[in-house]
Amino acid sequence: MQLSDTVDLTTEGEIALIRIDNPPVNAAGISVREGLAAAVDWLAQTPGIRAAALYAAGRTFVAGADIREFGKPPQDPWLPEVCNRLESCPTPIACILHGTTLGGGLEIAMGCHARLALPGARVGLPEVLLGILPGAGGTQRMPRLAGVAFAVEAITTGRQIPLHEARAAGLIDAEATEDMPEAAARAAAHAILAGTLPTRRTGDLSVTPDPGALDAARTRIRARQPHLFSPLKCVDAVEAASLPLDAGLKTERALYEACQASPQRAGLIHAFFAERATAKVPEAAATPHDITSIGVIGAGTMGAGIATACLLAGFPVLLNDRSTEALERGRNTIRANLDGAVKRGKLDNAEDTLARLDLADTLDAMAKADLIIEAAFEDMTVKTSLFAALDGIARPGAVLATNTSYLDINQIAAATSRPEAVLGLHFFSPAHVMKLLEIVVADRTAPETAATGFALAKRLRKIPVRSGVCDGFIGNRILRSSRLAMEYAMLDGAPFEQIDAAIEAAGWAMGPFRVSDLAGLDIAFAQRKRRAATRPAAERYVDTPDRLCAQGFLGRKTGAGYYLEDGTPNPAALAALEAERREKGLAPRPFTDAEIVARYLTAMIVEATQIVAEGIALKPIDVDAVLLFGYGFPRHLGGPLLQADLIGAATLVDRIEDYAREDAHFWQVPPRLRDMAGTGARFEDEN
Ligand code: 3H9
Repeated sequence: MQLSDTVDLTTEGEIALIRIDNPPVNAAGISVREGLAAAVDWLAQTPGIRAAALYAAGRTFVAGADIREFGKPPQDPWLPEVCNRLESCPTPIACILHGTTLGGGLEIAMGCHARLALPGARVGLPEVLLGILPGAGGTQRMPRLAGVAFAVEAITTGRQIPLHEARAAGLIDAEATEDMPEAAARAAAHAILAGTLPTRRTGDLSVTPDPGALDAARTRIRARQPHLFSPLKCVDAVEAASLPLDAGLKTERALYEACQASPQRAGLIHAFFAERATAKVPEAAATPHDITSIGVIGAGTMGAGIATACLLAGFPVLLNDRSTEALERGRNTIRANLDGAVKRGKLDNAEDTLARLDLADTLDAMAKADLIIEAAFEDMTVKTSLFAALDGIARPGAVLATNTSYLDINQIAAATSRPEAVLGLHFFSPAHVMKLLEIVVADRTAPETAATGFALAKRLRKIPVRSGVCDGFIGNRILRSSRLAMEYAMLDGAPFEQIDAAIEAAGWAMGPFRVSDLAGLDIAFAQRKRRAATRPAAERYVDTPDRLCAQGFLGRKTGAGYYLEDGTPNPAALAALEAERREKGLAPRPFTDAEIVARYLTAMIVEATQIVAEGIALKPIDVDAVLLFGYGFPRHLGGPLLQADLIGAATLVDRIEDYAREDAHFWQVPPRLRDMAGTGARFEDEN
């Protein structure tokens, strides 16, 4: 019998089998909740049925509450009520877990009276990663089954727990021997009837308080995640598990609602969807080229990192550079990268992987490759002559990619007779670690070529973001603008170490001056020199970084930049700044940390808005993904354009106009933002 759109129930003699079928991941949306509540009602009214089992169709048991319902008006029955009703059902219900039973899914399972899992099953309560806590009894029932210490660790990390560990902890009662959930459900219900599968109500179990485990969790969270809201609330909720169930559930509810109301919840859930939204591009409909071998040109850090990423994904790689010394250095870098992957548990055997690497000191060897990724020196003449040569070498149908960070890919493509086969694949350093891959689609790039980029990203397990051609594409263009805003703040009086500290306290992994030191001050210097001829007269120019470069302070690569090796400000940087202020007649003024962060974020929002308005990014969430997965933007803030929605376009317009009083060239209100302030439109509506 069909109990709702997604839940049905069948009877076989004295047993009932309840099935959830809500693809793709059986999320516990309203129709699943209605169906489960109806199943419990039906069981309670049907005395002839003496045992039941709950299972799910498809690739996994329930992977959580339906995240898309968050932030919308709640619809009865709520998941906590459904779990309570399952638990108090007079008919014993076994739950069959397969795939990844997460969040609300595990809470449903813990509301049942026995849990069996198919081989390979994993469980977890990952709500903390979305800025909330398990709000359907998870914080109360997990400590009852597995103890406080286990529960507080699992709930505050949100990690996925493999079957053997879940079983040892007491979350799973037995491993099912059947292959399919339905067969396992049938067998479990019969085992209940036969008395061979014991059942009990989780809520009836008692909890031994463990204040030491709770204190340790709080100390760890305060040290490692000081700006996050929900992890400490998770600990408070687990602490309440020592109370009677009803009281504990009440505490859990209040804490859950506080998390739901927090802007961090909006940010983290936006980040979850951003990770999945970026591959949805028009070119996804095109057929990608088959890629069986990859050529990488340039054996420097970037080329070696790209080669490592491709080797790790199982491709044979041909690495090209001009000298055997450069190639040997490249091979050594790759070997070190692979050794690192072995140490991190990402790879079993470095030697086998390295065996798929070939070295070639002539470009002709690239004739064999299906995809050629150029990671040579960042110079237009170098790149155009390389692509002109490749045009004569690469086989017909090969895809030609450049890893340029800034240069005009239309110009690079024009150096070949096949611009339709050319695209940008902008990797981030270290290329075998960083998740982001900007896929730059030039004016004449064919959809199949772009689709090949997206297919490659999938193989490399990277997050692909489509970008149009402009100086710096999405990420570096925003980086430049936000760094400039901070250089102006520095020149006007904010010490660079205050700027870095304020931005890091807001959740960024590194402030902009520390990032400059890490990347090398020469990179932005080269970019400034390239732009010098076209720089508008009205643009303010901060020359402290140029003075540092002139003195050989390029950042970490030379030992010092803004900071010395020990992390203290470099006296030469302070002197350069003093000199610049003196020469320009500037009297430094104080900045609050809040103003620094507001300016940093606003500069990002302004540039991001333009990038969307110009069509360089196809949708706002793509820009957020670039910042989140390539530039250390704090996940709980969700990205600049989610922040724009949360702050509100009208407030932003006022803020930019206020800043514009001191620099009307840099701080200009993007027309799109002004329109949004008038209409109340949000970026979220365009995703
Ligand atoms: C919760 O349970 C709160 C409760 O404690 C309290 C309530 C009161 N909802 O990742 P994939 C979509 S909070 C809605 O590509 P995979 C996803 O967007 C929840 N949609 O597949 C994608 O859609 P599309 C706690 C969801 O095989 C499609 O499913 N649970 C949900 O690589 C496929 O997803 C979690 O946090 C959802 N809950 O990975 C688990 N989950 O195709 C979150 C997925 O349109 N989910 N979708 O892009 C995951 O970690 C992974 O999706 C999972 C599968 C491991 C399950």
